[in-house]
Amino acid sequence: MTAYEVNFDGLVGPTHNYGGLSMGNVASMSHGGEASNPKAAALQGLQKMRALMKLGLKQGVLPPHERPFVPALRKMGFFTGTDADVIAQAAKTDLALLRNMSSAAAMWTANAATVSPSADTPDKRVHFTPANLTAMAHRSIEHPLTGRVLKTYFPEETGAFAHHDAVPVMGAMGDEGAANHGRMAASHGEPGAELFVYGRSAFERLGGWNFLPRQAGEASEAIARHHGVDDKAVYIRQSREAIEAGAFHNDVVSVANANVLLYHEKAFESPESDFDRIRRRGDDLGFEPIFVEVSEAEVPLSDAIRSYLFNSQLITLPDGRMALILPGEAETTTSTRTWVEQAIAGNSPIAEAHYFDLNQSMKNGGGPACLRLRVVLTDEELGKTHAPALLDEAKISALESWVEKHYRDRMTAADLADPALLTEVRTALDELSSLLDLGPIYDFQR
Ligand code: SUG
Repeated sequence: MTAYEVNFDGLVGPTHNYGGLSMGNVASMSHGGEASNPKAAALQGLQKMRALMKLGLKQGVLPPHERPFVPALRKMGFFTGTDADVIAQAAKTDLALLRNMSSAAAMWTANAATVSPSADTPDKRVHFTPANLTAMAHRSIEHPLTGRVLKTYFPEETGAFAHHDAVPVMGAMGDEGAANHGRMAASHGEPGAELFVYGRSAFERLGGWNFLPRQAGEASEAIARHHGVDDKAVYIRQSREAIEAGAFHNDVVSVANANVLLYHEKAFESPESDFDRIRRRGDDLGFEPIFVEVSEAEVPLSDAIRSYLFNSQLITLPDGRMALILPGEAETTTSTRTWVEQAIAGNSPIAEAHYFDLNQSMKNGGGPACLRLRVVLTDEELGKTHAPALLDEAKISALESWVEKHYRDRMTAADLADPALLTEVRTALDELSSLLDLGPIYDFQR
């Protein structure tokens, strides 16, 4: 069956800032407090979307969330007065809370949801589960809107799509979505092994860890059951060493595409037995996995995490060759640039490399792969998808003009308390919801 991998990139929101909010994400921790440039961040993201379209891929966009998120501040006890009053009270009393509720982190749509293509599911529908993101306060508020948007984009009433609730919040039952989920198959349209990578058990006592893992194995299992893919699932545990070095999501140290898994030597706790299980799934499903290991000697784990080599998008071009979509940091880091050059020159499955300046997002720990949610769709499913969310040149240009018109080019923590910001953001999002034909999707519009 012909199917396409459609990348739905997150449009960077108008409050993009460096809040230093994510423990265990070294980039976020080290850039916290610096001034950001939301306009540049959004334009960098759109440039990547345009480039992927030019390479012949289908490209979609997911909207930013409403931030600062006043409903959450009200729930936290700042409930009197107008929305502007709420922001002013929060800014005076708990600036950290305001920063958390103002983060544009929904831009990293690899954390929006887990998606199982129809080739894998018993009812032949595409299944979606928004990620609960409970590990981080600022991200735990994303899934209600994410769920609404996904239901708008992929309407259940067409019979082609199925939507599930986020995994319930139960202590350490964290789910971080597609950042910890990959798929290996002969091609996008064939049934595949679904790789669910987790960092811990929700019921395990973890003592003495520097940074805690975000994804619970039980959350991954729940999703596999809901999607009906337990017979195709391979559960893989991340290595403690990788998590403690800053691989807060597995897509910081590995990426899969078609039958290829590109990974760092130190990514997984027990790679040999994991790969045996993938091989067995491959035997059942008709593909032969290719494991491309990058050793510690070639690229030290610290370089992998700084440069985000593995947070590249590994894509299949229309002619069947594979390309890596990399952040500029992987070009300026000698070990990763050298590895990529040798991979292309040698007999690896990777034929091309394209580097992009995504520095605004990278400084918060978000590379090319973080910025996109992969949705494999057949022609028929594509026809049932919300068309205004799919990009062409005209739509990208319209989004660029929208960014130019509404975004600031500098944002610090102090700016989040500015009452004018709330009005600016809402004006922008109102216009965007028309551009993407979303209806009154945001809380402030309801
Ligand atoms: O969840 N950063 C995000 C980065 C997400 C990257 N996604 C993937 N690897 N797929 C996170 O840690 C930083 C926000 C701040 O500090 O302002 C942040 O949320």
